Amino acid sequence: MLTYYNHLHSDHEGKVEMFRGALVPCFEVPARVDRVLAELKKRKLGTVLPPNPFDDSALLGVHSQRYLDFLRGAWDDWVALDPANAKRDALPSVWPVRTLRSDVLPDNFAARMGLFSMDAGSPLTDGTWDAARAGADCALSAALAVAGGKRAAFALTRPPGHHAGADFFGGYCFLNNAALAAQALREQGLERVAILDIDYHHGNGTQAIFYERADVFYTSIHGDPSTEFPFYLGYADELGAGAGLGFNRNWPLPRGSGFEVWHATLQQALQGIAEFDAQALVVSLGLDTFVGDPIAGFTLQTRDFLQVGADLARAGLPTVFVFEGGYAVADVGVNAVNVLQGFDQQA
Ligand code: OKS
Ligand code: ZN
Repeated sequence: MLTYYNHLHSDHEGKVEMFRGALVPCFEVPARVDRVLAELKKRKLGTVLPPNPFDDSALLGVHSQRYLDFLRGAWDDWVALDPANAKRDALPSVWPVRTLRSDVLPDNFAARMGLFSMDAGSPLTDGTWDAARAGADCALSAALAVAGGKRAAFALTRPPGHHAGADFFGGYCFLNNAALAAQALREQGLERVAILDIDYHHGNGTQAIFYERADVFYTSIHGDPSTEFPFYLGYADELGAGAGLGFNRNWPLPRGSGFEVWHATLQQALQGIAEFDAQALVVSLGLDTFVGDPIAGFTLQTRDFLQVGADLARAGLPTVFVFEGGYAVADVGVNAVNVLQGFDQQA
């Protein structure tokens, strides 16, 4: 498995996130990616490369200019408020909900944080931009490798991406790596690209980015948003809109679901991808469906992830894997690499 590793991922290291009314240590930690890299090397599962550099303009197919400008400068703006801020993460605390304006761009930093975010669980730190930006390069590099004829490639990066929208961060995500990979595949001439999101959480950002497009089909298996983050998107009746009607398909499952029901649902999601006649596949590879995950609620076992990889391979499509969630740090490396090895071993 050709892997593009984000060598700057650890520059993003949040200290605390808001959880049930308290500031608690971040679940989304650098050790997650370190574990996956160590397991890849241990099993000698192919080459590990640094990403190729891309211009910021490569992000504009997915993200808005004003969001990118905000994100690039946000840490410096935060520290400029008060030099003591350099020792603390920046978290939003106010949001433009219904009836408030999101077309105006306030000067106030807290107001801009809220305008460009969806929750208080995603600390912005010194290094967030550099880490997210290099992660985008990994996703774009993996997409170009696959467009150029590789059977598959893996973007090994954090922070994750699938909650990030065209102009907001949240759910630990800042730049939408999977969306960037899908858009890059389209720009390389692949006519129909499918995104399969198997993270425990619905990828609201990815869905929204492609919701009105017929050329990128988004399908996701995830915890029922009625009880699980991101709560406000990911329901079964979201089928796309306008030209994109029919090109979005969600598979919410109740918290507590196990591999039997999850695996049967995967076959349905893959059938949708086959009916769409996709020419390439992007997999949002979250491992937080694992039974031991501290913030999720499915019960997949380590061995199940080998089966998942084999099932994905049987779709028979050039495939870009993008690392997303998975917070059982001691197990996330083995679980992620099981998917990749299961894929590689399936002819
Ligand atoms: C806000 C964040 C809580 C859950 C974030 C989920 C992150 C994730 N308190 N997404 O796939 O793994
Ligand atoms: Zn997740």
